Amino acid sequence: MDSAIYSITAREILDSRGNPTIETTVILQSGYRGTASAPSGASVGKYEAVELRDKDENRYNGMGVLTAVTNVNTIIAPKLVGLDALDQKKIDETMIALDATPNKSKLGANSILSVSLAVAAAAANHTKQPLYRYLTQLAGRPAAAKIERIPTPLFNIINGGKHGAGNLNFQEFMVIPASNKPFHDALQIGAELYHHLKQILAYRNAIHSVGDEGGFAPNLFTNMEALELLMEAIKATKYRFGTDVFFGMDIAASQFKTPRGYQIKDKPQLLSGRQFIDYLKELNTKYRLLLLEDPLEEDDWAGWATLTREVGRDILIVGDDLLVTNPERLARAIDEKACNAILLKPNQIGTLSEFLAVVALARAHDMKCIVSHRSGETNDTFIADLAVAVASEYVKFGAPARGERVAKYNRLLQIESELFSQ
Ligand code: 2PG
Ligand code: MG
Repeated sequence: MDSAIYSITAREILDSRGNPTIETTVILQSGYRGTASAPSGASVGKYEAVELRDKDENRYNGMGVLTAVTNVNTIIAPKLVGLDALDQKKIDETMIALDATPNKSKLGANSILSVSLAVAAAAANHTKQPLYRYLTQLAGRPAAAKIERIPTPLFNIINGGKHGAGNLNFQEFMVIPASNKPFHDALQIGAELYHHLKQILAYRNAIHSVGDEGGFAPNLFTNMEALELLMEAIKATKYRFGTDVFFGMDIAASQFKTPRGYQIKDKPQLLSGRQFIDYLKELNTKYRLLLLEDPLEEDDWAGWATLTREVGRDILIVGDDLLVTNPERLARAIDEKACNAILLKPNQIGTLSEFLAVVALARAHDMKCIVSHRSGETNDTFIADLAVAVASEYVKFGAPARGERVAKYNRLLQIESELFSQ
């Protein structure tokens, strides 16, 4: 069988933060091959699948992934060699059974994911199709299914929280082009706003650095000030706020919530869950937010349901740390009406098949889908193809700057021109 797996080889490479991560190459009998790497989060949800790190302080401050590499080369590879790369389900099920833990803590979600994605990339090459086309079929759509559009990008151009300089509580301040724009126009809007914002921050002497996702990490007094500066940046362009471009935020609330409540720079006093919801509603009245990700901490199911009930008609309430791309947590969210959109990150669950099953469940319940990068990335562009294949409404790939972010946007440009230029 030509499409059988001939070899699987993993290695340690670096991610965009200069930390090690795993990259795997799968070669088929036919000679076709695929390579994929695992990204890595900084604001990691409590319920995510486990990323295996060596914890050997003598190498990369304990961040090495040689154990994960060995797991691929000596445990996973011998089981998968000879299996048909076109049978993604069987490949993934074999690895899940081999790991046999509920959160992939034995072999590591990073090991398993790099293999899962590399198999799909090899299979796409073997079938001589672009990756997005092959993934469309894996996602259960017909081979000839018409791809309607490229997902709308969410540009995170101010980085706070764990990705910033420790100055802002909220993690991501995003500008979002209107969904009716073709992708190349949306990208232009994001890039132009990014540069205008840079000038505004420089004028105020507020630029500190750029954060992990390529957005600026400025010194500001409040979180609200960040939104004000985004507004200024929009005013400096020809684009109209509320027509051409909108705001969104990843509050990443679990990262700063304490047992006593929510403490943010904008308020002198500690806020209870109810008070924090009211504060977010105030922000929405002022800035007409299109999207709020992780507005409350990851275990406050009742708070999420309240917020979704009160503003879910107007705002996308996005579960990231809440849902961790996990079918059980998504099922609970559907049941309790805890949110109306899902952030989808392959490494939170660990295999492509499970990822696609989560998308299918979200779709069946009218949840809006956002395929997302991690704050630690490589130049791997797999998720760009994946987002097109599952027809997600949005993608979240960071600022329109820095190689590992731009690689994904540029891949979407390629796909757009392949699909839509005459
Ligand atoms: C998030 C992600 C990506 P991290 O919270 O949405 O932006 O951050 O990868 O650090 O978890
Ligand atoms: Mg998030």
